[in-house]
Amino acid sequence: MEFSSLQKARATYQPKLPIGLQSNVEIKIGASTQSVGNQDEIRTLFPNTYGLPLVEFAPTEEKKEYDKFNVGVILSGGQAPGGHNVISGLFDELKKQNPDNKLYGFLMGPGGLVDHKYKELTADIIEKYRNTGGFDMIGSGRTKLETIEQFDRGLEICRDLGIKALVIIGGDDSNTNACVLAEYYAKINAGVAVIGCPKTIDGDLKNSQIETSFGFDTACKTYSELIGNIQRDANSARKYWHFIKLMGRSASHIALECALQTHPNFTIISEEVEQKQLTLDQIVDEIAQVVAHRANEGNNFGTVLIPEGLIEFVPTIKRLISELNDLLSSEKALAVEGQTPELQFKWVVDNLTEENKQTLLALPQSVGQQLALERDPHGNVQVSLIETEKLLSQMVEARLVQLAEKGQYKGKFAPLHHFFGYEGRCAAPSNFDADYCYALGASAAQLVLNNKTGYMAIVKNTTAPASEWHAGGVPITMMMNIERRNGKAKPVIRKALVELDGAPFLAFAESREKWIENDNYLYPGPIQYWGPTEVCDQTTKTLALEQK
Ligand code: FBP
Repeated sequence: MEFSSLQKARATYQPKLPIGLQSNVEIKIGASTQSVGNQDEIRTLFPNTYGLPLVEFAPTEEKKEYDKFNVGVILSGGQAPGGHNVISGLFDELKKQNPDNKLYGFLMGPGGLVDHKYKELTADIIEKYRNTGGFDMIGSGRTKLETIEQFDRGLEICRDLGIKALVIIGGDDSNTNACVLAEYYAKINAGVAVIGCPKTIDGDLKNSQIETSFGFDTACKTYSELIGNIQRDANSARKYWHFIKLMGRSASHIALECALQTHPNFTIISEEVEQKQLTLDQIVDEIAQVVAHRANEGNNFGTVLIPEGLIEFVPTIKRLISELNDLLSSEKALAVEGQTPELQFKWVVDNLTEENKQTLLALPQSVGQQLALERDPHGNVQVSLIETEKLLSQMVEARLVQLAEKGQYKGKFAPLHHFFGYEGRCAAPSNFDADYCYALGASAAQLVLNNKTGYMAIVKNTTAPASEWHAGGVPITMMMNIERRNGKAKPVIRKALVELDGAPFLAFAESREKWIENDNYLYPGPIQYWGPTEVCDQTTKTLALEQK
């Protein structure tokens, strides 16, 4: 394995730990909890892991002796900067408490547990990955852990390796499954605990206990650097409109954060589209008005930020997706399984209600096909595959032609398209993510050593210096409610969308008019690892505004 100069220098960075995890740790048991919704149903579904108390780690003089522990770790879902530091924090804390403790990494995601593919993570391996981006130490995958057969297969390998706890690093869906697994192992007295860890660049795994998911900070800073560079280019050449789609699944947290960091001319927030019940035509009209306004000032250039989940929030399309979800997970869909895409698409069209059929057929064919046929293993529409940036710019162009005919637009419209997602998911973690992830890993180890199960590792007070952060654990059931997924009511962790009365959106709404005009762009530049703290250790604007 070769290392760049930055990697070599970065490998020596020692992530900072909260005071509660710096030496001997005492576990403080807090108040018992209840789920955020559907309490009776969640209690019935999770009799062994419901209502557990919050826990926090505090420093103590006393050195506690722990039993020997072998632990398995799994990276689940999309990459997020800092995953390797979660594993390093977990490894270091386990070894600190007992050098005989062993850590096994299951390979390529939850599938590694089911297929018994693993490797022991030794000090030599860990050293190579400290403070690096990516999940390549053990790989990641999207296999959904949901059947008893999978759980039992997992148990077999845990027994073979003497594993007493699994740490599952994932987003809301993966942590929901971790909770189901924890409950099952508790029910059958398997002797294997399950602990989750909040990962996702999307920023949608947050609530009263989780301030932010790891990776959001680095990913947003990376995209904002790129958007800033594009804006400087646009402002220099003055000839292109840049339509920039940003990852983030359903939630617009990434688009909102990047807007706060870079001040683009126009930003769409999906949650606002839904609240105002905007149609695609109305969104296009708003963008076209901004393009025309800027053209009148002689500025035939600009930037538009588009959240990747937009299409799901346009009310007519939302109704279509909801019917598609039910239709595609129904038994009758089995009849066309394995058929050609053309036949499957025809079957879908024939089985939709009239309104949704019209909505589907009015979309460009490629977009319609993606909505109707392609799902990820959790049953989600694969929004990252839908080229909304092109769809919108084409529609804006057509609208500008109409405005020109009415004498309301005189300009030149040359759009360019970008999709930022994969560019940021494996970036080297910012100081924030490096520290946050290392602390999450150490917290997960403490939860394991203290025989907790069905918990997620958490770190709070994250806008303060790292030594003042509070580490602990939250029962996963506390974050759950019942939602409709794949046509069925299921217990799931409630996803956090952008709150339109929240401080980040309000700060954006207050300034966006101003950003339509020229010369308000911000150019954040690349993530800095060494230098003044106001440059290197700032959290996201979202977190700063939310925790203000
Ligand atoms: P997670 O929810 O697994 O963290 O996904 C993050 C994400 O980057 C989304 O923003 C994006 O929609 C999706 O992964 C893309 O998935 P894939 O990596 O399978 O293309």
